[in-house]
Amino acid sequence: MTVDSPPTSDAPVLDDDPFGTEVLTDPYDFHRRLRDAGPVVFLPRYGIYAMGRFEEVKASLQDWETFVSSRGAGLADFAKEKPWRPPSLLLEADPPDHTVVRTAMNGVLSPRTMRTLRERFAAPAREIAERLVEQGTFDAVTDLAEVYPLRVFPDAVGLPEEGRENLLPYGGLAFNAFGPDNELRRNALATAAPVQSWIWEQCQREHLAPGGFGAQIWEAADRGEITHEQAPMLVRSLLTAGLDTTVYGIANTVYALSRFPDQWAQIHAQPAKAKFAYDEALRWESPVQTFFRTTSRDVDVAETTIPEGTKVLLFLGSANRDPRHWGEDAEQLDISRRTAGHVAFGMGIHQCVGQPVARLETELVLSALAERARTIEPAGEPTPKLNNTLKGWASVPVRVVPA
Ligand code: OVM
Repeated sequence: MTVDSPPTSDAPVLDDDPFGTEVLTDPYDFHRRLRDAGPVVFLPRYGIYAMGRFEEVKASLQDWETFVSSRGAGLADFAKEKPWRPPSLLLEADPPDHTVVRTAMNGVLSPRTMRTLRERFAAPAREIAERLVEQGTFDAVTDLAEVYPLRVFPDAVGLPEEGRENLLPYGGLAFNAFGPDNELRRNALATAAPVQSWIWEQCQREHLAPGGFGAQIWEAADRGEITHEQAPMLVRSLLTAGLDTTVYGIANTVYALSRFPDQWAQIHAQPAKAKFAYDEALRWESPVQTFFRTTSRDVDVAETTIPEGTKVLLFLGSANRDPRHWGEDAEQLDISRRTAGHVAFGMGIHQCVGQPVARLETELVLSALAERARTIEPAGEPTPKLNNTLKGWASVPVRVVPA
C-alpha cells in the first residue's frame, strides 16, 4: 500500500463516525451494529479498527504487549504526531516504565488511605443529600454530581482554593483530546493554554498541602520510588482523571436509577447496596466510553489481520452492554446482576488507579441520598453533554420524595 492509497481491509466495514454528534449523543444503536458486524470492524473514516464485543475488548485490554498505550490512548499516534501535552506516565506508557510509577501511585491511592478519608468524605455527602432531599427537585448534575466531588477531591489532593474552577474544564479537555480533530477537540484546545498552565503549576510541590495525595506523591519521590521529575506528572494524572470521571459516574448513576424506580427502591431499603448500584450503572452507561490502543505487531483477531502500527478503538461502553456476555437483558439496569468483570474502569495493567477514590465518593453520596429519598423520578428532559470520550449529561432534573 502506498501512502496515498485509501486504507482498506477485508474486515467488516462501518461508515459511521463514532465521534459524530449522533453517536456521541446516543451511542447504543451504533454499538449494536458494531457488535453485530463482527468481533473486529474497520472504520474507513479514520483508517482504524474497532472492537465492540466484550470478549475482544477485554482480551485486547489485557494484552498490553500487542495493544500498546505508549503510542497514545487517543486517535493520535505518538509515533507519528506530537501529543497535545507531554504524555501521561501512567496512561500513555508501557511496562517497564509504567510499572514503576503505577506501583508508586497504587501506594498513594491505597485502601489504607481510603480508610483515613472515609469520615472526611462522609460529612459533606450527608450534608448535600439532606439539603437536596429537602429541596425536593434538583439537578443531578449541577446540584449533586458537580458539587460533591469538588467538595472533597481537591482537598484530598491538597490543592489551594484558588483556581479550582479550572479542574472540570481541564478534565473535559483531556478527554476530548483523545478524539479526532473535530469541533469538540478543536474548541477544547483553543482555550486550553491558561487552564494547562494553572494545572501544571499546582503539580509543583510548594502548592500541595501536607498529607494530601499530591504531597504523598512527592514523598514517594523522596523515598526513591519515583524520580522528582516524575512526581509533578503523576499529580497531573490525578488532576486530569480524578474529577470529571467521578462527576460523570455519579450523574450517570443517579440518571440510571431515576429511570428504573424498582432499582432505587432496593437501595432505599438497603443503602449498603449503593456499591452494587454504582457498578451496575457504570456498566449500563459507562462514563469513559472508549480508549484507543496501537498494535505493536501484526495481530490476528478472529478472521482479520490488524497490521502493526494501527490504531484500535476499544468500545468499553459497548462491551459493557454486549448481550453475548451479559445476556439478553443487558440493556436493563439490574443492581442484583453479577457485574464483576465490567470494563468501565478498564481491565489489566492500566485499570483505573483512582478507582478506590471513585468508589468511596460515589458509595457515600449515593447511600446518603438513598437513605433520605424514598423515590426518585425524572423532573424534565435531561440535556446531553457531548465529549469525544465521556458519555454523560449537562443536566438531569429529578424529583425526590423524602423518606
Ligand atoms: C492521565 C490520565 C489517566 C487516565 C485517564 C485520563 C484524561 C488521563 O494519567 O493523565 O484521561
